[in-house]
Amino acid sequence: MRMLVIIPTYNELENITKLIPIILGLKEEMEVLVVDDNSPDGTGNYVEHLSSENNRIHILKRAGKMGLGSAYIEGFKWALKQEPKFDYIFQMDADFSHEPEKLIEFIEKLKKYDVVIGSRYLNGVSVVNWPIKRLILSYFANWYARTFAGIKIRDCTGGFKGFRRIVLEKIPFEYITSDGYAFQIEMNYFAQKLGFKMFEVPIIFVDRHSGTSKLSRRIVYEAIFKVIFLFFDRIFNIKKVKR
Ligand SMILES: Nc1nc2c(ncn2[C@@H]2O[C@H](COP(=O)(O)OP(=O)(O)OP(=O)(O)O)[C@@H](O)[C@H]2O)c(=O)[nH]1
Ligand SMILES: [Mg+2]
Repeated sequence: MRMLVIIPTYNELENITKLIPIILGLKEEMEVLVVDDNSPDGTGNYVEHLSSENNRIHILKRAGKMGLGSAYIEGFKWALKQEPKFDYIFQMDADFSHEPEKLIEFIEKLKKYDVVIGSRYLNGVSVVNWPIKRLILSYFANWYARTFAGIKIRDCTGGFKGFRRIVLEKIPFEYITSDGYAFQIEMNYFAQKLGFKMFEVPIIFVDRHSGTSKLSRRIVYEAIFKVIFLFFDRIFNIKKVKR
């Protein structure tokens, strides 16, 4: 068994310093890939240094801030190329919004399911420290994606997930272009369209700090348009996929 946790970073030096040892300590089979977009605080160089001393730590350095969606896709593609093959591939944020210990539960569930999703909206709402505006937006975005894209998941915009490698081999990354919340929606949409078995694990999402959300207007528009496109795809099967 070989497992990889992909962590995109932009200025996360302090967080990543603490997070990597926790993840590596969870299980011997666990490895970490940091996808860094040339963080001005030196996150990338620091992880590069760690990776030269520990073969369970990997770094992908990109030239500049190119967005979360493309960072994940580059990470997924990197993971699929490695030998021996990774069986399970996870994604999580660096900022401790996602509790690393939950990965153990994800691993258990991946024995039965193809995709495991950390869900904030399974038993009511489990979000700590979020401004009410952001919560309402996230909740509405999920209702919207479920209704129009037909995604049968309570939390379609979350970024704490695990995949069996087959899922990432089959998802058509050439069709996935979005960066923000819509990236997670698209991934879930195509995983569901391909007929993969998906399971939600309840998580408690804790915000890093108040006020400095990176949520931009562009990311909201992106999600609105993407979901409309997925609505048409659902009806007319525009993007052909097969397993
Ligand atoms: N490589 C890369 N990582 C990014 C980029 N933008 C954000 N990240 C990382 O992606 C993860 C999630 O981003 P966050 O900024 O925490 O997004 P958020 O949780 O919506 O917003 P916050 O309120 O700031 O926590 C973190 O680990 C970030 O460092 C990017 O453009 N490139
Ligand atoms: Mg965050």
